[in-house]
Amino acid sequence: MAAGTALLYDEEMTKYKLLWVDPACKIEVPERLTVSHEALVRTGLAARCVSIAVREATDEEILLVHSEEYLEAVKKTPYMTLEDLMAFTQQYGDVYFHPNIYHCAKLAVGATLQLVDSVMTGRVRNGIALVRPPGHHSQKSAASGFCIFNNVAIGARYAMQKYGAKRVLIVDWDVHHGQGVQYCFEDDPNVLYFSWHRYEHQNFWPNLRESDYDSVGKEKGAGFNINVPWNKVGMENSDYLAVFFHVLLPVAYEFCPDLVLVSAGFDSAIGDPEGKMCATPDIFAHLTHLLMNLAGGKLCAVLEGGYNLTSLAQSVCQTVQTLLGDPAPLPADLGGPCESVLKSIHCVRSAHKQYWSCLKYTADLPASELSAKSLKVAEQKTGNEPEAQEQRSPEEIVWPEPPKRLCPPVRTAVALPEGVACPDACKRCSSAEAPSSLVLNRIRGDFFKESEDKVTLTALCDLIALLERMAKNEVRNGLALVQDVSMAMVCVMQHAPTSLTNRVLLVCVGDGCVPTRITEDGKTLLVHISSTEAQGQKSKHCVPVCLRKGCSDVAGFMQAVLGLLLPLGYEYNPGLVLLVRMPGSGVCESVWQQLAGLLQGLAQGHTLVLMQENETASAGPTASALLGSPAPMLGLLGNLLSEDLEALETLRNTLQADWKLLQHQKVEEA
Ligand code: Q9C
Ligand code: ZN
Repeated sequence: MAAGTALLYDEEMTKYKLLWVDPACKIEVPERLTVSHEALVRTGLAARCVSIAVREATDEEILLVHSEEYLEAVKKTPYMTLEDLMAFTQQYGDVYFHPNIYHCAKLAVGATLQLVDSVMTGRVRNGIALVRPPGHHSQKSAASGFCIFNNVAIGARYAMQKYGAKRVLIVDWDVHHGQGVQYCFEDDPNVLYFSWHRYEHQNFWPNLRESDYDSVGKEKGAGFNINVPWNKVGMENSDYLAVFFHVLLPVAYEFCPDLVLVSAGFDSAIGDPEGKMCATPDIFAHLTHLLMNLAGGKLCAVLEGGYNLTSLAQSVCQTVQTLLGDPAPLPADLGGPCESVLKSIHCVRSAHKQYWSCLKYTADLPASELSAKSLKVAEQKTGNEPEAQEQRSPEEIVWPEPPKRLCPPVRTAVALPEGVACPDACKRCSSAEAPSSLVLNRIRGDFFKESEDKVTLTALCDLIALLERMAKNEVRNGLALVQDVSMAMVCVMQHAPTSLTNRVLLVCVGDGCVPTRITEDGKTLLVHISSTEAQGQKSKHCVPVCLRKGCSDVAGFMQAVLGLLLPLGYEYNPGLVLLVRMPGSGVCESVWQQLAGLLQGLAQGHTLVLMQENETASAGPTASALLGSPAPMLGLLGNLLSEDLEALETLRNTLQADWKLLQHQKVEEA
């Protein structure tokens, strides 16, 4: 399977700049690229990537999206005088030309296509292209918003044409609406375009009516254009994650792309003078991670905006480090999404509920929301308002540098019965290391009151030893096949090092008895997905999820994972994820791998997986998910049972008072 992360960069793309005075364009500077690249070099990340040479795009490639007239016009710009360039620029909005920009724009497209080539041929697993000029605002026959050619849109068409990609997902996390991408694919059901953007009820650039949530795509493409408007500035990490959990991810998994392209603008990060948002650079580690198990891991990130040089460089590093497979940082202090975002999420979900079965049970919008719309647009600024309540200027905003992301020397340790196959990269735990007598005695006392079973005792001790190595950060994650998963689970809960067990997310998959009393002290959050209605207590820390067809129902299972388990997990912020597969769970292998992959975004990748010892065939695939191999694609998910959807929705509703990240509409509306 493809491994490695491509990095595309060419200094040549720093060699154009604004040659006259234009306040709208002065933020788009060559240093954006140099600081990003230098940060990757300084942190050693660049050296870990596969460097791939950048080439110029051909006319034919540019014409995949742009008109001949436009291409011919841009071709003339290298020969224009300054005056001609200024005049040429005039016909477009918020963009500038330079004698060398045509050359750079061809390199930006070419770099994107080289990246698509590298990923689609399997030379690398994923990658990033650091390019200037950006692309997502440019249109068939127009430059716009610093963009000349639409790098990502051309990349999508190229992937479909050259590699037969059937479905391409474009995730545009830049703070501006990529209207150029929207226009390009709005009637195309094979390209799902998702964009969130500062909108402020149409008061923010590019001030388009069609950037709102109700532009869902046209004709055959209806449902394949998703706009999430930010109607306030200051959005935080939890706002971004809420939109991923409750809009993008469920739809993306239902769409099942062959390739993910990210319009990776970092003007959505804190400190950016354009975006004025408050999400911190480490959030991009999570956004990236959450997309890395789609499309069999095929992900191409292409730089768009990002104008605070500090925030930009940090965000680029967070993204690349995640593409390389390092564990994501702990998601710090997640509250719930703000009211304005809850409204936007609700609006988007209800605009799309007829197209996506994962959204089917979204409540209708209150009539007040729809009638308020025209009013808000009418509240246009006159320009005379006092700027008094204006927050601090973005240049003054400070935030802590993201902490170094620790990377344990051993990625995956396994405790497997002899003869059970697993990838070579795993470190096999040897029982040779004698357990400390303290641990031994504690376990002996708890589990072996009378007769003592040497084999089981040793196995449990091995498990605790593994957790101790995780706590010391010598090992990132682990897999153990055990005689009795229930016993092993209880043993871990009772004896794992306190540094890890202060908060454990316990995920149980499949029918079977899970002792719910372990959730009583709040140090464990249990999510148990099964086919049996829970008998015991439900509580804030004890969440039984019942699927009528059990864990073999891919659509229902993924709905529970994306809309319930992940938001719970992110808000709980555990020190350890204990993932337990009950005997005969019926969960299919690729779904299990997805789950193992997604959960590694939590607890800095500290996941311990327990399975019954006879599930030997699953040891290999599970270990490879723990090693960071992307899960295989799930294929089209099939229909969700409406009873399950309803039940999940009810569960989400009862829990959302305690867990704010579960909210996806204003609580009063609910
Ligand atoms: N206050 C990209 O991020 N408007 N383009 C500037 C200045 C244009 C942004 C207004 C912003 C274009 C790729
Ligand atoms: Zn932008």
